[in-house]
Amino acid sequence: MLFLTRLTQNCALHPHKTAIEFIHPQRSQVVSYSQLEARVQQTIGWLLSLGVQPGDRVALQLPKCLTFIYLHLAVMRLGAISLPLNPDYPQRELAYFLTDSGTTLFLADAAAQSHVAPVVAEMPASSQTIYLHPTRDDDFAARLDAAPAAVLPRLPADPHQTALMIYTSGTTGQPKGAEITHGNLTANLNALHQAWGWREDDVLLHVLPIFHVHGLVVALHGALHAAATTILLPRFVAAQTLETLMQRRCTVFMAVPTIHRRLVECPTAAACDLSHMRLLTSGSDRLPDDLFYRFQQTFGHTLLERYGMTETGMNLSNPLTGERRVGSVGLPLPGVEARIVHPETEELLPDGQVGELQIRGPHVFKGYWQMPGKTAAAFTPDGWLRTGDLGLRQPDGYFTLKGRAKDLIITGGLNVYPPEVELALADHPAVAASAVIGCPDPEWGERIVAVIVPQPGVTVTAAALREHCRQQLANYKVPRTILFVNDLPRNALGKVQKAQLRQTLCQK
Ligand code: MLC
Repeated sequence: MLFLTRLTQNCALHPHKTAIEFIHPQRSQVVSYSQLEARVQQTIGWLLSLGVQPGDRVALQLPKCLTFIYLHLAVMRLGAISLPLNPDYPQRELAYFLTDSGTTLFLADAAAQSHVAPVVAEMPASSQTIYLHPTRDDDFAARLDAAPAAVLPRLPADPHQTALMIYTSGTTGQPKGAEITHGNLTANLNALHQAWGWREDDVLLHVLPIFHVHGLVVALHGALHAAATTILLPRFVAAQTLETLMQRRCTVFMAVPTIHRRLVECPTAAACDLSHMRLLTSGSDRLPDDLFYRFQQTFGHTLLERYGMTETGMNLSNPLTGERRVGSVGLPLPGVEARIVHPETEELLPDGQVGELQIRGPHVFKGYWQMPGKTAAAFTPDGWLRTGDLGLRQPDGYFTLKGRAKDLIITGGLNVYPPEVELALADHPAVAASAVIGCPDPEWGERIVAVIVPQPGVTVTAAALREHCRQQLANYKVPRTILFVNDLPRNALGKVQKAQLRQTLCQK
């Protein structure tokens, strides 16, 4: 049964149960499963009245709120494609996502209208934009009340149809829209349900952004699929998170290492009793060993580390019962095949040897939106996804990651490809050359450092370069440190030797 069908069934079976409780200083709201279904139905009616068709790309650039969730579910129920966007994207990136996806309907935050309007002005006449006031409950409700009711329950039946598109950056070229089908979502949710023992009486505390796979699919869809309750916070704040975990007797929590570190370092951590909890997971970035142990000592819980990516959802996970091995991302989830191959020959490697991790299974995405070449390059001829991550398999089946074949930085659980930042820097007239590297950072995992060779005779400050990047890139991609050098170390082919830069500059 596809995820959305199961969710509709959950709504019928548990009408009075709380599906989502949104906690907000001004507009907290509790939504039962029957209210959720009613709202999604009304939203379908509204989208139909706007002419949304199956296959259309509907971009959602809204803050984390219930309106976002109704829209996201309704778009997918209609057979259209939900395209969640980070509200932090600057105009250049936003323009690319809307144009590349051929967005037919763009639902934007009215509070960001002055920022978004110049981008919208350049969009083709065939695409509509509607500004919503997601912070005013009556705004969306009034639109829904005015819309005709949807005639049919509207449930997608084709597992191969794209439900969700999320953009991922790449080592070269522009970001790519990963097409995730209804079948992909369902396969992954079934696997996680089984592996993590999701239960109807689970209460998930949700603090992550909902425009990424982690917060949207693993956490939110996971809880809805299980008919569990989600307590939704608009953003992560450490003390509030700990207080809410206790006060609402939450049983499940999912986060990235930066968040777990802020929790153990929170002044109220030592006084917290989280003994009622059953599952705390960590992902999107490597969980450092020291944090694994500190978390255990502070809260008496062993974090369950798992491994996934936008293109696949979750692949590997430490077990719910059994050994959660420090430094390991665990075993393949049910229905997932994982192997380690030689990075060049792609021959299977014996246990213990480091090679590229490849993944196969019904949860693996369909391909990159309108990029058949990049899609073909992502897979081996026999259908294994090349993850670009390096790792090894231990003889008892546990996998350990050992770095990346690709030039990638992970900061606070978010992926940043250095060429994107280098391209933005190259646009500045004072920059002759640049190299962007990730340096280890206790809070963020890695910190973005830009090494700049200025144009001869030109002076420029680090602050000016950061401001320039801020105009072109989402905030988390802006280098935190900018260093100036006379020359970059290059090999005989002229390629910048980043390993050498990391070695000499990361300590500074
Ligand atoms: C925020 N900032 C970041 C950042 N997040 N900088 C680098 N990396 C990040 N991840 C910037 C802010 O814009 C701000 O910039 C400054 O850092 C300080 O902000 P803050 O208030 O301390 O940050 P906060 O808003 O609390 O956010 C930190 C965070 C957030 C850790 C809560 O980054 C987060 O929610 N991360 C989770 C990301 C995630 O969901 N990843 C999943 C991807 S899916 P300035 O300039 O204004 O000071 C995936 C697949 C999988 O990877 O397997 O899960």
